[in-house]
Amino acid sequence: MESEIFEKAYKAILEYDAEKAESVAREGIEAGIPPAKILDQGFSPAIKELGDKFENMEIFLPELVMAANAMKAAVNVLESALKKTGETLPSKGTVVLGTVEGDIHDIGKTIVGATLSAAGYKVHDLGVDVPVPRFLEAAEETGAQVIAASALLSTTMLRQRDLVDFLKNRGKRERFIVIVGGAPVTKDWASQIGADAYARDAVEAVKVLDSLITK
Ligand code: B1M
Repeated sequence: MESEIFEKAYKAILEYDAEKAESVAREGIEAGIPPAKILDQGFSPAIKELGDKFENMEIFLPELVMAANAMKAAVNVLESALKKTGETLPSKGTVVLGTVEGDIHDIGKTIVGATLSAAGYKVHDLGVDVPVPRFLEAAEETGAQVIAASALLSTTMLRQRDLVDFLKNRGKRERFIVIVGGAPVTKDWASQIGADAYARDAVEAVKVLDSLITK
């Protein structure tokens, strides 16, 4: 049953079919499959495969946009299911999350936000293309302990470094835990720029923050 759902999810993205992606996501939830598993084993491998095809010029931007729209339709369904899990938990802390300036990739960031919510964090999602000062402003407005910055492009990763430098220059660096992630981001990059943490995926983001918050 599970593998059937994963296969359908995978196909829905490869066929750029948003309606099908949404209905498979619902079917998966109704079948009791954890939303994170539906994403990791069904939807994500397909969008990554299409990313490779795009890089090899086997498909072009319009197809990638259609695939992303299908992926987003599924993520919307899974996001609400994930968030519901966290609604009854006592809050572990507040996180301000966004995709950095110049970058409009939001699928992974949204999954990270929903997974953190499911784990009991209060998440303020600033969306995409977020200028560095906005992260600090929002963190101060909401009393956040954590600033989480996603970047999907090797060019926009540099904004993560700018964020850490900006906090330092404002004398605010020690007030926040800074976590970075996104496909081109590595643990080495995180330590090179002086971030507190790096997570490879949404599940790791929860683990890493749990351990830092309890410290
Ligand atoms: Co874009 N794109 N894209 N794209 N796109 C990539 C990233 C690329 C690798 C594709 C490729 O060429 N193989 C490439 C970047 C190359 C590079 O710089 N290294 C690329 C490019 C070049 C571009 C454009 C420049 C293309 C163009 O216009 N010519 C353009 C840039 C636009 C911009 O941002 N200014 C562009 C546009 C787009 C679309 C609009 C078509 C669409 C985005 C739609 C959207 O997000 N609303 C899109 C997509 C879909 C992709 C790929 C195919 C898939 C990204 C995705 O959603 N993955 C991507 C290829 C790839 O990544 N292999 C690609 C699924 C998602 C679940 O995974 O986002 O990695 P991911 O998130 C994971 C982890 O990374 C991690 O957890 C998530 C869940 O497990 N994570 C964090 C993410 N953020 C985190 C934060 C954390 C911790 C963990 O803490 C804060």
